[in-house]
Amino acid sequence: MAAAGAFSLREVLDAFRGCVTERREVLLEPYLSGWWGLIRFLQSLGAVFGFISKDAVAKVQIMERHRRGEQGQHYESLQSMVEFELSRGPAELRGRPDSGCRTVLRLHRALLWLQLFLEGLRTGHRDSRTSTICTDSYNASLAKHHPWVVRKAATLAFCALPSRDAFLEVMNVGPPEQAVDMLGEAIPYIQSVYGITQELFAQHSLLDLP
Ligand code: 1PZ
Repeated sequence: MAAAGAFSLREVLDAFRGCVTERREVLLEPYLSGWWGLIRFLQSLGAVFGFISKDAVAKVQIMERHRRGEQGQHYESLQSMVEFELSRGPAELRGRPDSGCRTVLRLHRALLWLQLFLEGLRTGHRDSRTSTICTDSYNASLAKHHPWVVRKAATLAFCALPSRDAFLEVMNVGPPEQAVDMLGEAIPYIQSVYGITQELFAQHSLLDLP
């Protein structure tokens, strides 16, 4: 049983629902708040995932610094961010290790992993191994952007994941069947954020920012 007020993955995934406006803009505030929730959830899974959450925290913090900075008004949505950062010239953008675009690109790629992983959990069998679902999703998405050592460390950490039913349980949305329903509702919102971002970045040739 979940303790009252306990952290539930539903709220996190709900944040992604609030990201997309009627004009199909992706708002950064709910985007980053969704990320904070994912990070908290990851941290609750144990210290083995510390190196992963650390990197995610660093990236979300870079984005919050942009939002609080002098040019903060340009960091309202992904669309306004791209327009602003490109206006300073593509060369300038490519040379900045802390640009909003290259930072969001990393989070964006991880969102594809999340989408595949949650879909794998949702459609998996009771006795499916979470670590296998996780590894398959990772290999189909993020792995190709990571050097060998990161792939190795990530794949090792995945072995620490609990069984599928136990994992659905720690999501704290009720019994496994209810968690599966919630995933069915939430995944399309993540897909939509992912799809819009992918299109935006492709349009401006930003999908390979170093
Ligand atoms: C439920 C189990 C959680 C598995 C998480 C799966 C993702 C594995 C990612 C491994 C990342 C390892 C640490 C650092 C990697 C960085 O090198 C890269 C590239 O950034 P750069 O070096 O270019 O600045 N960082 C990333 O790819 C971002 C990774 C974010 C991972 C977020 C995980 C979200 C977890 C949600 C849990 C439901």
